[in-house]
Amino acid sequence: MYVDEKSKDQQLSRDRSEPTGNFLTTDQGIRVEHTDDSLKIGARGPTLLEDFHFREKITRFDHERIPERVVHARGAGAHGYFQVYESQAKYTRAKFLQDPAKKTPVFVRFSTVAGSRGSADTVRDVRGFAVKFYTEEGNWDLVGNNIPVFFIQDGIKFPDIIHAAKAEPHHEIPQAATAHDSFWDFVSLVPETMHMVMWTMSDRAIPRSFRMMQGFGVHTFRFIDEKNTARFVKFHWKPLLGTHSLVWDEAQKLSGKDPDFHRRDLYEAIEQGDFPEYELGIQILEEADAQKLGVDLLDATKLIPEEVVPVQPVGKLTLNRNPTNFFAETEQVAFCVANIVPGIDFTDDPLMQARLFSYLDTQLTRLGGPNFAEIPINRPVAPVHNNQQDGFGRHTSNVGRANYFPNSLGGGCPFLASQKQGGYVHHPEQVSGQKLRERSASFNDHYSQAALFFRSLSAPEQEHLIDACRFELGKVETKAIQERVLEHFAKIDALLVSAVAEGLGLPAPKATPVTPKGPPASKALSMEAMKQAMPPSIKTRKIGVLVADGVDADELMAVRKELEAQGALVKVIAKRLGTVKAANGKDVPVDKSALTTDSIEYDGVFIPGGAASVATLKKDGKARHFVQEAYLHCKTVGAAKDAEELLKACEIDPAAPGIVAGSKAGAGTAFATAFSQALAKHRHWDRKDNDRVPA
Ligand code: HDD
Repeated sequence: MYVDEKSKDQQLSRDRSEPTGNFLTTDQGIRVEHTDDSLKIGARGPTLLEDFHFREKITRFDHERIPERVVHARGAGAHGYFQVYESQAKYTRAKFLQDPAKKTPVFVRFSTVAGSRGSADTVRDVRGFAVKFYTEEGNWDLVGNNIPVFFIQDGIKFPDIIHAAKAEPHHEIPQAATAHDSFWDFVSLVPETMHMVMWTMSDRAIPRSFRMMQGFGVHTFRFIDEKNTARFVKFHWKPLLGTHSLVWDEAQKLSGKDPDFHRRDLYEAIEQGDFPEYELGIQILEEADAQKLGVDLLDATKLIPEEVVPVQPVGKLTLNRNPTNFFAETEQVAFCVANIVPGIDFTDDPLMQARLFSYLDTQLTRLGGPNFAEIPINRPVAPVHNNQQDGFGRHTSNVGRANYFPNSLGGGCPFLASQKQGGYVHHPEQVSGQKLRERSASFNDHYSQAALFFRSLSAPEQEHLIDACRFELGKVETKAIQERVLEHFAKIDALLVSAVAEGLGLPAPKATPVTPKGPPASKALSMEAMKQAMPPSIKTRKIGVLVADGVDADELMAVRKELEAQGALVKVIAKRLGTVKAANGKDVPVDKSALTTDSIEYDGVFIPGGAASVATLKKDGKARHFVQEAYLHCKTVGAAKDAEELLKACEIDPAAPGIVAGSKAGAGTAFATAFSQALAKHRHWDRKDNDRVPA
């Protein structure tokens, strides 16, 4: 069958209801003449039960809510397509991975894990990265996270880790945070969590944007080629904009000032044509080589360092369309790890095996029964014919009397497909053993890769991780839990344990750090190292420009032009909306009033010259706070020559890293170039004195 980028949208369009140019009707299609008053006996009399419009309207409202996802309740989705760079026939027979001309439609949902549907986007948490590929051979769901490993090794412990991480049951506090006793109690008792704890305490857990985070399939899967040869495969998504994070103070403030920060960022980027792109990469391992790795591929708490097995680029995911309705698409989308297509297969990873059951099961409650695959967003574009039937909310209507297999009354239809005809054939893996509840000894090393991760981070990243542990454990009320966690940290790294212990005011246990077996460090684990390896770019970065009456409009325009030419987004901020009067008498349009925006929403700040404008900003506490906060968060601050006065008022040294001061950088294009180069560094962690600046 023919599938292209538009196939899913065309299918969805059949179910879209377009209000423009249409009458208001009831669910039965009866046109409504009046919807503001219920049907009564006399204008002041009782409402009549007969009022079908009133009853229907209220009933439908009463039943609008469905249960939120038990985990990953908060999320945002987008449509797009996936395209391979070249045929992957050497590894897999999956049809959508064969032809570089083919665009396979996808729906992606990003999410946080612990918080409820209404929680804030920027909390410290793992992010979900779930992709539904609507392939010509059926749906394949790659339900991953932005962290390549998981907390636990066997899915039977999933309810335990999730109960411990979510709000505590007696008072349902705290919301969307692991900074509480029960989470740390659990991890202190389950050392297999340590590797992922390192990741969640790192800057990975506070991404700048869904557009700027990696994704991972986490488990080891199998690719099966045309000759039925199986190879192990791990999936990676790499954002083309690079992997970037917020800082913790910023993330916390955003939770209040703009709880929809990530959702808004994704939506707006797509609306303005800045389509998020991610490269799919694979790590391929021959089955015969798996033993030599030193880690068990079935253990989801371990990764394969890219230095050991390189990531091969395979294709690109582009997100180019927002959902038309959040509930219909983003809320009702049902990802199932068990949705798989020929050419891809599972492994015996006990975490994955549990997931193969859980995802379908959970939809039965969340989406009200077994017919959720017929909800438009979940429907494959591949044809569906089988003898499954009935149940709540059945949409399609099977034709004929033969609803069983085999049959002769229906001419034997629907009939079976051989492997050649695209029938799914499970990989005939050889397995034998005793039936027992046991963990393989090969899963035992819980500290090596935690240490590998910590040691691979740059000094500022390590510092952030330590601060995060101090914050989270500092909120733990039970001293014994803090002490138990420190015992684990002592096995990971000496700096880690001493610095966290110091922050908690506890004696550090003697450090006995493990020696990682593989490479001593892996560049791919550090966001800073990855940043260095990428060409500098300020694409889609947001710059706030502070202005008041008397601003130098020419300078503003020159810098704006240069930044926009490089793909940055520039917003002019003044005390009030409307316009400000520039020094040359022209009106400069204002994009945002200072009342409604803050530095935490921007990646950098620019203060153009103009003596009167700078004098006004200097006196304005909110403007000073804007600059100081950006400085504190290690963002680039550009101050044209006149505007250096404002830096002084903010107690900021114009020679500090990432401060582009006009008297040094020059004016016009020279300034704009210096400013954009500083912006392309994203953060200036080497600001030693930023604690001194108030914000
Ligand atoms: Fe899960 C949702 C990712 C382990 C059970 N999971 C869910 C979502 C993502 C992940 C991204 C949200 C999908 C969406 O946007 O709708 N989960 C993971 C990853 C895991 C993982 C990467 C480890 C490698 N999950 C995991 C285990 C279990 C579950 C071990 C159960 C045994 N996950 C669920 C669930 C959810 C879910 C309860 C809640 C909503 C849903 O499935 O559709 O079934």
